[in-house]
Amino acid sequence: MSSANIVEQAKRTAAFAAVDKHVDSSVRVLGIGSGSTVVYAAERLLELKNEGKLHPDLLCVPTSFQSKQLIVDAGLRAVDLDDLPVLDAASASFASIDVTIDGADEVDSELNAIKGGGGAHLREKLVANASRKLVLIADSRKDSETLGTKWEKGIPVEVSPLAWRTIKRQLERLVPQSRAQSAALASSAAFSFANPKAELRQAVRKAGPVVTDNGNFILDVAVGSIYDPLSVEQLIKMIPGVIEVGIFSGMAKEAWFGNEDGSIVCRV
Ligand code: ABF
Repeated sequence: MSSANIVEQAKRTAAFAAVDKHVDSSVRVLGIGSGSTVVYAAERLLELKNEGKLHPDLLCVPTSFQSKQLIVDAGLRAVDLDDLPVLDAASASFASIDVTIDGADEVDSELNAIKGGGGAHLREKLVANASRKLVLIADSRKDSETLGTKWEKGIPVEVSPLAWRTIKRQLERLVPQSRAQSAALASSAAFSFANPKAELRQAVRKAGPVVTDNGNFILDVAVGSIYDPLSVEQLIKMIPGVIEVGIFSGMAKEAWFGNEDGSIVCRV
């Protein structure tokens, strides 16, 4: 098998295992992420549907245009987050989605993640936030001790086109804030680069900026190793014009990684 096929097989193994563990006929509302690994999750959902193992009225919440297509192609019903019926108005939780299965660009040992390589992280975070459980699926190249050490393209930051140059300059002047400032934990910095570099994401052959499903631009911000994901997420989110940051701190409950030898690692 070619190395590309081995990686695809690893993604598929992780996706199938996660779906088999978390999706059965008791799941009423399911969030569907974006990216190439999620394609295999949709493949497994179609099999389960054909076997009659899904809830007959299952509603699926998409995180992107691609994700909506996957849901529709699997013969499932797509519903936007805010169009979900309120099934349990008395619940103390605002979460309306039972479980969401999504991909990631890098996941650290505490299940913090970088997402947004596909540019869909705004909707991915909205859906993750409304989910009782976020389950990540990936091949083992994404399994990391420290964020920023494997995904080197930088943190995807969705920004308003109205001020992207100003936001870029501000991001490039972020200082590696001490963890102590936010968490009183340690004296080491939240990230490693003294001068982060923010690049406007361009379409192929520099045909202009990538425009997200929401009409915004993306800046990829290289900050080096991210030692304190929550502080970095908060720091960037504070900048006016930042719509969403592709750091998902403390959101995932579980991550499945497919290895090239066919085995799977599940981190909780
Ligand atoms: C989405 O798709 C994104 O958050 C992430 O950028 C990407 C992962 O894609 P793939 O599964 O193709 O590696 O989940």
